[in-house]
Amino acid sequence: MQAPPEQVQRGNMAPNQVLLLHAHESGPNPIKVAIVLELLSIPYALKMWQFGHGPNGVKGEAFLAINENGRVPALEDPNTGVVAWESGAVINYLLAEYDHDGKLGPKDASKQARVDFDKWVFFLVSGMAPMLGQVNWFRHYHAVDNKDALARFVAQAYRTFDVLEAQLKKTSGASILGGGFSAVDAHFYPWVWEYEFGGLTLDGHPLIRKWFDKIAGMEEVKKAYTEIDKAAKGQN
Ligand SMILES: N[C@@H](CCC(=O)N[C@@H](CS)C(=O)NCC(=O)O)C(=O)O
Repeated sequence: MQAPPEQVQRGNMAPNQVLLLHAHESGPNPIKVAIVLELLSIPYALKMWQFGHGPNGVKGEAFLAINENGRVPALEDPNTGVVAWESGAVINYLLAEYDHDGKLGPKDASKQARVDFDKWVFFLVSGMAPMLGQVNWFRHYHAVDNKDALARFVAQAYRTFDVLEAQLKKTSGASILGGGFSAVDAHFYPWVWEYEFGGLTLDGHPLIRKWFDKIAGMEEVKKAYTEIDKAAKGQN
C-alpha cells in the first residue's frame, strides 16, 4: 500500500553532519536559509563568498561548480549528498528532510494549506523580492541616475507591501499564514528588513511594522544575523 503523502514528503533523519551554507555578508536570501536552519536546530557552517568574478567570487569557477547561476545561497548537505540553490528550493529541501513535525509549515495537511504556503512563497520570490532588489539597485548602484526606474520600482515595492498588509489583517499581524510563524515568514522577513536601505518606510503599513518587530525579537532570527555577521568578519 502506498504511504500517505505526509509520510512520503517528510524525511526522518536527524542531521549528524554539519551542513554547509554558502552566503555573502549582505543580501537577504542566505539569511532566510540561516533562519530556517536555526529554527530547526540544524547544525551548519558558513562559507562566505564575495560578489564578482574573483577566485572567491560567486561568479568564479569554484562557486559556479556549486551553483551554475552564481548566486547565494547554496546549501550542501553531507548527510544526503544533496546540493541545493535558489532559496525556495533550499528551504523546501530543509523542510522536507528535517522538519519532521511540520513546525515551519504548512501547518495542516489540507490541500489549501499547501497551496497557501506555496503561493505566498512564490509571491515573495517572484514579486516582492525582485521589486525591492531593483529599488536597491536604482537607489544605490546604477551607474547613471534613473529617477523614472527608481520611481517605478518604489511604487511596485509599495504595491507588494499593500498586498502583504492586507494578508496580515487575517492574523492581526501575527504571521503571514494562520497558525503562527512559518517558513513563509522566514522568506519575507529578510527582504522587508531591507526597507530602510531602499529608502522606504513602513509608516503606511502598521501590520507589517507589528509583524516585523515581532520577528525581529525572535532569538533564532537574531542568531541567524549574528552568525552571518561573524562569518563575514572571519570570526566563525
Ligand atoms: N532567486 C534567488 C536569488 C539569489 C540572489 O539574488 N542572491 C544574491 C544575494 S541575496 C546574489 O548572490 N547576488 C550576487 C550576484 O548577482 O552576482 C534566491 O532566492 O536564492
